[in-house]
Amino acid sequence: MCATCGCGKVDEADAAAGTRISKPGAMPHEHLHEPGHGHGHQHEHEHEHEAHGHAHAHDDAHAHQPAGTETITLEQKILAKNDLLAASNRAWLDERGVMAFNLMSSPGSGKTTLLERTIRDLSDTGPISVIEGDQETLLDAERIKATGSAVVQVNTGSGCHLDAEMMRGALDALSPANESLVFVENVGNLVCPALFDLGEQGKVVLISVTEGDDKPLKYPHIFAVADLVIVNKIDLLPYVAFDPAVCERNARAVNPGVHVVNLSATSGEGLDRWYRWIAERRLG
Ligand SMILES: Nc1nc2c(ncn2[C@@H]2O[C@H](COP(=O)(O)OP(=O)(O)OP(=O)(O)O)[C@@H](O)[C@H]2O)c(=O)[nH]1
Ligand SMILES: [Zn+2]
Ligand SMILES: [Zn+2]
Ligand SMILES: [Zn+2]
Repeated sequence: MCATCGCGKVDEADAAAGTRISKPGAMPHEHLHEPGHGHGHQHEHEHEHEAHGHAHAHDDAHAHQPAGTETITLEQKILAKNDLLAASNRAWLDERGVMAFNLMSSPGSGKTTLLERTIRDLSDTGPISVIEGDQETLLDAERIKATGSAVVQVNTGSGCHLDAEMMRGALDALSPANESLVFVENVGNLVCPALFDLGEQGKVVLISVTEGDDKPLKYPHIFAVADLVIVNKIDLLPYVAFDPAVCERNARAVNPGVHVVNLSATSGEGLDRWYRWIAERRLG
């Protein structure tokens, strides 16, 4: 749910109830809720706001605000609440020495593929667990589970991003070991995940070479908050008009200091630089 893109539900309680946190292999109807959550299934009380008859008395404080003001105020409230929860997540992770990296990208750019490979390649560096975000299905969680890693799936329903509250529920369900590494695969989307800090120690934006080297200019917000930009699928460079130098220049135009790593999650080329970036962060 976010007021920015108009997706999902505008009522915060409803939005939280529409989120499902589960572990693959659990009973079909079994799911974990963080404490205090309503037991929301898909029968939730979805209704048009108009149906309420939102008749405001003429003296309502917002009755004469310019169009759009209410939306912006709501968005600021949601983001402020999110940032508080994110700060508490960050403290929770820091206390345990757990490093969490948030992978954000368009659908299909290769987040899960990169994670599968990374988990296998870094398995001797300590426990790695994963929080999978998707609107629906346990498909990505099943793929991660096959690597032997602990995984929790967060299904956001109509929502298009993870938020700090979902992150907290997922961390509680995952219960990562002290000093371990947690990867978060955000919902595939280059817009809304940029707005919601999860309390992670690093934000990684993936872009694949089939998407176009102009993406950092078209979706500047997500590239602006990135600590690392990964250009994936470089094995396909011979077949597409994508210039890694142009992409890097465009990423730097919105985020001058950002690290950029070109790699292929399937061929393995360039993965060493991704692993070095992780290792440097873990050393602090
Ligand atoms: N050629 C090539 N294909 C890749 C590479 N990485 C991923 N793919 C393919 O791209 C497709 C999507 O990969 P996923 O890992 O499922 O992408 P994702 O970002 O997790 O997708 P969502 O979870 O739906 O957002 C799959 O067919 C992968 O095999 C790569 O480095 N090179
Ligand atoms: Zn949204
Ligand atoms: Zn959105
Ligand atoms: Zn995925």
